[in-house]
Amino acid sequence: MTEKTYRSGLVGLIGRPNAGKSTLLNYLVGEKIAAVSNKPQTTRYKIRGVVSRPESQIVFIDTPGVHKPGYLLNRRMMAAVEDAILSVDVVVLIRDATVTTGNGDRFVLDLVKRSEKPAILLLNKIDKLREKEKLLPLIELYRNEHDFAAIIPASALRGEAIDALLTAIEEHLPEGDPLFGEDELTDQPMRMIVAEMVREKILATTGEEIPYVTAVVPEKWDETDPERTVIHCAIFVERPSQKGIIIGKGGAKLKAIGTAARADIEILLGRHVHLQLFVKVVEDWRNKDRELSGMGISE
Ligand SMILES: Nc1nc2c(ncn2[C@@H]2O[C@H](COP(=O)(O)OP(=O)(O)OP(=O)(O)O)[C@@H](O)[C@H]2O)c(=O)[nH]1
Ligand SMILES: [Mg+2]
Repeated sequence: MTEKTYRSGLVGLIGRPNAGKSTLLNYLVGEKIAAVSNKPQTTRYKIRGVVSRPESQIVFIDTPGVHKPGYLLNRRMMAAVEDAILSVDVVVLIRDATVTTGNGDRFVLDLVKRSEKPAILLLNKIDKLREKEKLLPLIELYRNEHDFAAIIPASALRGEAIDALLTAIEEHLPEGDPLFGEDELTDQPMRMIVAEMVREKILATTGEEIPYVTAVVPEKWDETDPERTVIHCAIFVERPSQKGIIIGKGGAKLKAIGTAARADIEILLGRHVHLQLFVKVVEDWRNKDRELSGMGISE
């Protein structure tokens, strides 16, 4: 009797901002560990999610959407993407199939080509496509540009064709033992996930300008009370006017952000949470090495 070989490895989720990388990661691990929003540049860190299957273990790395870096913050985000590409066994290029091809797409494709790693193209958001024929020219375009191991139209939101993705990935993983325990979903520190959940709510409740000037840093995590975990988070902004926007009239907005984030965090931790949010003004934090390092966004 021949035993089937067990495979394991790292897979990078690469794509433009808003393509659906974090949505896919959450779907894959079956829990919300990555922030998702309809605003670009939601993800700031590399987040790893583990999928254990009967014959393989796939460790996915969600990365920030590829964009032109202006601030030091953005340069570090892009360094995280390049770093991820170097470390993985397989690259999944996630492309929003409902938007037209632009320079950003070419740039991402070049990154994938240069990596010389087996690459799978996931054409995402097909649930939003009324005319499925629209996919054909897109498939043709990418097929002519690169020898993809597979091209898969899918919906990360609905979980459509994700099995096909996992099967295609499995074929290109090296033989090896599992890298994580079977019930482990992520090796991400819980504090960072919590910070991302809070930032997700800020993105969901404020206008276009605010998302980019905020960062969330957990400053206190206390589990001495058996009934509930006490968490304090600082929300960094760059100007007093932005602080006002986040706090809202009579503190209403900050309260709404806290309530929504707490609900997610309680599901994640499986216990009651007391979440306290503070807003701090630090001018130009996006260009300050010390502030970024304190947020865990290091070189
Ligand atoms: N209709 C539809 N919407 C999707 C799908 N996948 C993701 N979205 C939506 O697209 C938006 C962006 O999703 P994210 O998962 O945050 O995208 P991302 O690629 O992680 O973005 P960045 O972190 O900014 O790089 C959100 O509003 C998602 O709900 C999909 O398959 N179908
Ligand atoms: Mg993301």
